[in-house]
Amino acid sequence: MKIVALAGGIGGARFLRGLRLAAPDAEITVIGNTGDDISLFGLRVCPDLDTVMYTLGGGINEEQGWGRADESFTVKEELAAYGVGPSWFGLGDRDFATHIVRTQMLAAGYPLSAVTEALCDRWKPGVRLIPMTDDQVETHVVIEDDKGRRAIHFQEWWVRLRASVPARSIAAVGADDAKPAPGVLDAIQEADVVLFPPSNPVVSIGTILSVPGIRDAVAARTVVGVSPIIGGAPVRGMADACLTAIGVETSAAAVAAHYGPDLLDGWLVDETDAGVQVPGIAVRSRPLLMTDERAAADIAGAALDLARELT
Ligand code: GDP
Ligand code: FO1
Ligand code: CA
Repeated sequence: MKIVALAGGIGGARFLRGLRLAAPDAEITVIGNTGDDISLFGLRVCPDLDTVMYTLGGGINEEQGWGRADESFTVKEELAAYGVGPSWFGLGDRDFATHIVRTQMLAAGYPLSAVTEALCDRWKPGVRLIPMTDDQVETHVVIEDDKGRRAIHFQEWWVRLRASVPARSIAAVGADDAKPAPGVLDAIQEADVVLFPPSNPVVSIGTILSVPGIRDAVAARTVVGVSPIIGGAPVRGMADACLTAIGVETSAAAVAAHYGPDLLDGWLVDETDAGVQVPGIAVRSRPLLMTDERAAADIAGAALDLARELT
């Protein structure tokens, strides 16, 4: 069986760890969000790709959900001693090595997809991880504060401002001219099912779908999604602020309706949202908290069951 999953960071990675357990014989291709990527200290940082790679490769900081386990911050402290910022983004020493390797390979002319494959040679995530595009796409957030109306990088809005300033709008800068990375469209076209893990519908799944060609390719397959919204709130993160920015209510039903029946065939909602109906989309309810790998596997198994029912 061939499975494609679109994935952001934590929600995507934890779901994928369950999917690997639920479908051990499947060929799983993960299309990763690169809209969160940012250049810091001359280094290219790809938070969502790294979160998937470290989580599936056993190197993630489990409590935090991002960054490396057993991490230290000596380089960060030394940079701060030079007065070199930004100080609001916490890059650890182990994590730095990943960004150095990536940046070196990019500078040598390798596309991000080849760099990601090389990094995964070490981590052996058990899935094929492909960035959505080799072109630079960066999510920017338009805010309005005492300095006026301006666009800032998504990481600055989320990590520095902790989403305390409302997002007026959100844009994937560069997406219109981006091409899907090699292998992305082929994997989707060959997939028996495309899964949307409970990733952020706006700045993770939405960003991947904004790369020209990906949405249409996905829409042609059987697509089953898992709601990241439970009882009217995200389990963690800023999906509510992102949904508000695009005029979508923070509810499991509204997210499914936002994807729409042309894209989504099936939708898993939490048991607290049982009874939710979305025209044109088959909705099933079950516990959706990924408390551990087994719970995530049960959710992934339910998504595959629903896909089989709808195929
Ligand atoms: P990010 O890139 O690190 O923000 O991660 P993703 O975009 O992949 O996923 C973020 C989403 O995961 C958030 O909107 C959360 O609500 C959702 N999420 C996190 N943990 C869980 C969980 O246990 N169950 C469900 N259903 N959603 C979750
Ligand atoms: N999130 C934070 O809240 N604070 C940080 O200092 C931080 C550093 C960081 C470094 C590497 C990395 O891969 C992720 C990191 N994250 C940090 C997580 C990341 O900013 C976001 O959660 C995602 O991009 C949102 O998906
Ligand atoms: Ca993300």
